[in-house]
Amino acid sequence: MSELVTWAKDGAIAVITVNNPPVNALSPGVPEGIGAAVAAIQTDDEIKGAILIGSGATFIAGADIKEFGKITSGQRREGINFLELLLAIEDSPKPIVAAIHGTAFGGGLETAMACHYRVGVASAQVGQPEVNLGIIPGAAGTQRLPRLAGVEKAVEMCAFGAPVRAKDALACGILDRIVDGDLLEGAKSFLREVIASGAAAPKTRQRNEKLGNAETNAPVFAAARSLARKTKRGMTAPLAAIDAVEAATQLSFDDGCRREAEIFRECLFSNQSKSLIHVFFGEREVAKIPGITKETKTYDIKLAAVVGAGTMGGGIAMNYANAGIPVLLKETDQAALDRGLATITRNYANSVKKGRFSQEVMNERLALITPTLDYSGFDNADIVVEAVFEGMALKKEIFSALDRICKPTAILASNTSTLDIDEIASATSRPEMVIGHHFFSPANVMRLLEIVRGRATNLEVIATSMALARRLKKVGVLVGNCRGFVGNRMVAPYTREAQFLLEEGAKPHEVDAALYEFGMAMGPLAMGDLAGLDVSWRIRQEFKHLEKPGIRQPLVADRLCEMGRYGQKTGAGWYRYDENRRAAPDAEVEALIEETAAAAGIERRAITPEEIVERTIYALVNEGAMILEEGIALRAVDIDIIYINGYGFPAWRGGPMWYADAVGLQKVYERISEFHARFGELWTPAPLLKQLAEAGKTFAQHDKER
Ligand code: 3H9
Repeated sequence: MSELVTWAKDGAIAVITVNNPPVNALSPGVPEGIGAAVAAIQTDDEIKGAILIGSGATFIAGADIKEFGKITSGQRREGINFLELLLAIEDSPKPIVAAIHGTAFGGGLETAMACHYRVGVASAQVGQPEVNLGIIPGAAGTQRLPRLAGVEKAVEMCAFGAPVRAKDALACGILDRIVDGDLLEGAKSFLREVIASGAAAPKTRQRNEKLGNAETNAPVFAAARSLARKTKRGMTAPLAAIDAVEAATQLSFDDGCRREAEIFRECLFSNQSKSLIHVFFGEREVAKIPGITKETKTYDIKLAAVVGAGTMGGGIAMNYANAGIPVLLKETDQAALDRGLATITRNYANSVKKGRFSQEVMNERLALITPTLDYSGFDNADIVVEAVFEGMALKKEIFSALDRICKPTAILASNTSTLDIDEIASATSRPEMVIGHHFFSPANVMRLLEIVRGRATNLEVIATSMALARRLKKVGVLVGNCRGFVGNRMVAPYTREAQFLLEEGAKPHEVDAALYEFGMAMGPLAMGDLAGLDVSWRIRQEFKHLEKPGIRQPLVADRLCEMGRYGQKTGAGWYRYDENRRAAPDAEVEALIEETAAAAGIERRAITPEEIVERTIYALVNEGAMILEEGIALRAVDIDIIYINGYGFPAWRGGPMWYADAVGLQKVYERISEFHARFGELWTPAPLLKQLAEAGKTFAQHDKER
């Protein structure tokens, strides 16, 4: 038997243990090992039942995702056939109990559902998260789950992929018992009761009583489809998963499994699945930093402090409080501090109203935030995050004060979104302790944290920041120091092109609609209105001296700001907003654009959605390629993860660099060269893009070869 799966006898009970760290995935050898163990226990008369358990941190967390790429690339010829193994488990005349801790996800839950019973510890979670990888459950999950948990729960789990806690899993019939104390002992005593009862081992596939009927099921499927179209916009897998669960209610178990297999295969070979698998591994890859190992020392973060209680500062303080880390929140005057705290309290109260957590949790979190008008307590802080507005002089003044007040081991972080970290660090006597922690608005919601390494930042500060990101439930991505770092440096040409397109003839809502259709969470102009047009106006002023004469600049945004149209917060920006912040096109803006374009001698023409997408997305890609070549991003995948988690780029397209690979770098390069010929210097193709395109390579290959 494989070492990946072992079994041992304890009297009448066999314990089958999966031992495939780190997450006991069903890699080659694991299903075979379980199958062999199930067969072996049948031949030993003394054994009356078995327990299937995972060693280490978890039960089986699913199929081995690395195998999917091997199948779709043709490297592995046969598919993955778990169905027969699961039938063998289910057909065992001796009862088998799945004992669950950690996560029983995907193929792990499918294996557990083929067992006759399931017990778990209170902290265990179960789920069918396959849709997050662009696929559907492929080992009868869509067929067994509705039989165990009912159609509505199965649709919810298979189509939306969220994990379910043990308590809920017990309530809906997935678990049979929650075990207090030692899992294995609890599972054994459960199994002993089963054996003593003499009951025949129940087969999930034969339990049809929860499958409902066409009349009761129709509204469930209709509601799920409508929700999937809304909340999983552009994704095919959620709708495919609903189809597969619906098949369970209309076909026999065997035919339902065949239908599931067809849908699974279609999804697995789709570009969406390849992209989402790239994102899954990418989110883990970004945590790998050359020079940082498990041995790298990290600083203990027990107390944090935030300077500035505005939108960003308040959101950052909430992140710390949410992670259970006490945080000081400093403002310069009482009114601003009160406003900041009121916003935090309102945000928390909204979460309580929506049922995300209880009033008690809200009170605990609020109690972790200590408002202050001076630097008292900062001498004890392990990290300080400065989050005041984007002005170098002010930031340097603050860092110089922090340098005087904070202990030598305190990390001094700036939330700047564009400014030079080295210059900020130069205001201190310890540039090695200075780093950028660029949060994204709203900071308590967006998952991205750009971690900006200065020239002198030491590895321990970087390692601590990466670990801290995880603690704050963020995806931390390390980037180099340049104007705008990765995200905002790339967004500059993206929004620039969006504005040029307006001057050349497109309407704001046409630009936004084309990019929304592409899958962006919102169009670039709506994004500007949400973030506040005054923010980029202030940044443009800060960098005005760097603008090259003779290079085309967008003309309208400054004029909007001069008119006091800062976006949503002033009720008007690129659009006009009603009291519910609903946007409507504004004839005044359209007239302003036309008038400005005419004055500048820009010829107006009809612009297609395709051109809008190419001009804006290829602008991202070209800048991304330069960033990669300069080493500002470690890998192309880092850029993808930044854009998905910070800028609403659709994960199912894998990020801008992966998307460019999918289009074909030759094609992207040719189009950029055309834009270069037509629009000039701003479209100079990135040398790396040219090089990869000419060599017939991809950014993904470039990542592997580095
Ligand atoms: C499926 O089951 C399809 C079925 O229907 C059958 C079809 C026929 N495979 O996340 P972590 C690696 S689809 C391969 O940092 P955590 C991961 O890359 C699958 N590798 O740990 C990382 O590697 P590295 C359905 C996997 O404690 C390391 O393990 N299941 C897999 O924060 C640690 O991962 C899922 O979608 C895998 N399945 O979180 C579950 N899972 O150290 C996906 C992890 O080299 N996994 N790795 O970077 C997860 O959600 C989280 O990993 C989990 C642990 C919650 C389990």
